[in-house]
Amino acid sequence: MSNPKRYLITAALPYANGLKHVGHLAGAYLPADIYVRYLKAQKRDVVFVCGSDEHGTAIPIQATKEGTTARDIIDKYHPIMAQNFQDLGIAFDIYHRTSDPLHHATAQEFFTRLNDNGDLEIKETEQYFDEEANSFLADRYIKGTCPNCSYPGAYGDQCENCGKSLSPDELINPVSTLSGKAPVKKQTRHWYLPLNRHEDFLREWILKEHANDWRSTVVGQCKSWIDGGLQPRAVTRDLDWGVSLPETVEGGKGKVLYVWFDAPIGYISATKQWALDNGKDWRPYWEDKDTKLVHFIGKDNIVFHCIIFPVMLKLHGNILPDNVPANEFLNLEGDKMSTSRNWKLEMQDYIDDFINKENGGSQMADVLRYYLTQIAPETKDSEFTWKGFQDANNSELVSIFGNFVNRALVLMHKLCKGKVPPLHPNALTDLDTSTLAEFSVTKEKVEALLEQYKFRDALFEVINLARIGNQYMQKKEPWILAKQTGEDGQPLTDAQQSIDNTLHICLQLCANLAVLINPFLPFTARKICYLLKVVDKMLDWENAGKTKLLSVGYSLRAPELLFRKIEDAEISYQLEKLQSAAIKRESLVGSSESAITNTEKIMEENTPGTLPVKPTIVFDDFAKIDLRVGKIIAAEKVEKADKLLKLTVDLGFETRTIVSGIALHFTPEEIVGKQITVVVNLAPRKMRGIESNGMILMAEDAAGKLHFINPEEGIDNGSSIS
Ligand code: B3M
Ligand code: ZN
Repeated sequence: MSNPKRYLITAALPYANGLKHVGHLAGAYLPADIYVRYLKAQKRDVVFVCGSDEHGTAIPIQATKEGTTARDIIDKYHPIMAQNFQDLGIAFDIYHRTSDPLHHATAQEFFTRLNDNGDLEIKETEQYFDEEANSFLADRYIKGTCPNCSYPGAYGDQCENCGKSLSPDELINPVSTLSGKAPVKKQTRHWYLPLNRHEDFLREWILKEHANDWRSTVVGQCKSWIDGGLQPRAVTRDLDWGVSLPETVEGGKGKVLYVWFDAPIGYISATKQWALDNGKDWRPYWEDKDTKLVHFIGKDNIVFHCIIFPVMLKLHGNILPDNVPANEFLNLEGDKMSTSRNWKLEMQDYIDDFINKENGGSQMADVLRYYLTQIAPETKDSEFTWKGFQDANNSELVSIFGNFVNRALVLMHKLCKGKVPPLHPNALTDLDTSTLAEFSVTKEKVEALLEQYKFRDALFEVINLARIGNQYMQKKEPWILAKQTGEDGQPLTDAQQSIDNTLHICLQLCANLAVLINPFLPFTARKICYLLKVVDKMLDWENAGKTKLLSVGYSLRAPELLFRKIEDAEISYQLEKLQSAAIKRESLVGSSESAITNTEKIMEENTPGTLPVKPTIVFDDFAKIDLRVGKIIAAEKVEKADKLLKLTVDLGFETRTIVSGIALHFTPEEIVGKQITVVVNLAPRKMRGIESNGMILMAEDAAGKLHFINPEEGIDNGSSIS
């Protein structure tokens, strides 16, 4: 198949209602970026667009939470999100925003064309209305009891407890979140996209034409949607935040486009803005059939990108996506990533802890890119674990990839006077030739996999080439040959020729690694170019597989490590941070649902309360716990840990330091002098660098308030409790 004339690559527009986590990164942005970097290295005509999704109820809801306006929310999060992507090497050609007037105009024009052509239907319906707030209620603004699991806090569009999608009519005892009152039904008019008219087209296009080249998970989801019966979908809302209906539309006053109608059009407005900024014509990217349009998204966005938006594009006269490589979900340490439960790793946190703190920290951006690609949820959900992250870095990037490049440079300096040694054709062994042949074999494998959006397999092949390099070097042992010296103290000719050939091949392999790793780890690729003293142009894809990228006699820089080891302490710090953030959220919200399913809880931050009774134990189990009366004689806040207090506790027989997660409930001053109950034989544990020796027992009441378990007045410190 010949290459298309141009590419338009999109990555889902993230809602500008909060910071995005690495699950988002792994789902859409990273694979899209890898693909784009690969295409650009091939010098193909490609535009990579993204931007903030600044409409929908998610924005005003966040504004209410933060006590500010929707406008302030998008203005706050849009620039941070743009910066986060940049810090992690996600190189959009444009990161636009849907609040931009150009987008509003583009979305209105789109709606008008469909409406004028009779492609939309108007229906009068009854909808929930809050009389006190004088406002129709978006699904998210209605709460009630879930008909599926009886959870009392379900939203009108979804129950967050059991995950079921709902419509407001299904909620039991609905109330408006604006006024807290029961809403009434009121007549309203909306515009609908009659998907039912397009069933034949969708069946033909997805289930026949793309049955084999789209991921089976994507085709499967589309099939069940189509088989479930396509219904007209409302594309307008009674809201005051969003793209207003064009003024020319009769009865459209006070209504906005549904966010899922306007957001994907954001890809088009972003392309327009990019074209304006670069003196280009945007039209062929959306209108010429010789453009390959690819949408990178997470699986929760499949129907919008595979069914609804394509129908809109077809009606509007645009091209259709060639592929929609949607990823499944990335879990974190045994549980679903969740912003509301604080079980997540935000890009910002990673950037703060690993990139901004370190000199030359963008290398650490590549480490995250590496691990996320290695565990990419391409065919099924996968899991981020901090241990896995550490292993991927230490045993692959450091020990295989970085180690190979480093050894090649060190040995070249030691055994070849710091210059690229010549290749002696007469002295080539079978191993030399077969290793050289691996360059182009790897290139072809990587290329084929990337074209099929199989990023994790492609990355594996690149690392495998480094592995081959290490094995080759190990077998050739140039350092041993260097000891075979003649009377003059120089290596024998045969030996030197073998050394030259080995290091020549190793260095050419390093150059190949730079070209091949570039789409995945762009910072590392550039660092290798720096070490090899070549310009970044060497990273052009046409150079992959070539065996003469570095000229003989060329002097190279002194080696520098590409990756550093990640220490155990860094990993336990991240685990503790994750757990304490989740517990903090739990104790603030008073939820009985545990966010910590498979990692150990931090001992001080136990949350009792409405938890179910634990399994029965025998007396001996209980007797193992040594409980004593103690007295808090000093208390202070722990730096950079808003939840922790460092307590000094008098136990009668000794004085101990105990770190306790109660800082949100008590000030240090109010607890000094209190007598408390302490578990004194709990193994010590370090928190924020402070060793904690014991645990304070606390009771939590229904309102989530913590209370000490005080013994009777005046009992001696150290008295045992049983
Ligand atoms: N903002 C939903 C999401 O972030 C939505 C994507 C829009 S893509 C056009 O998952
Ligand atoms: Zn439910």
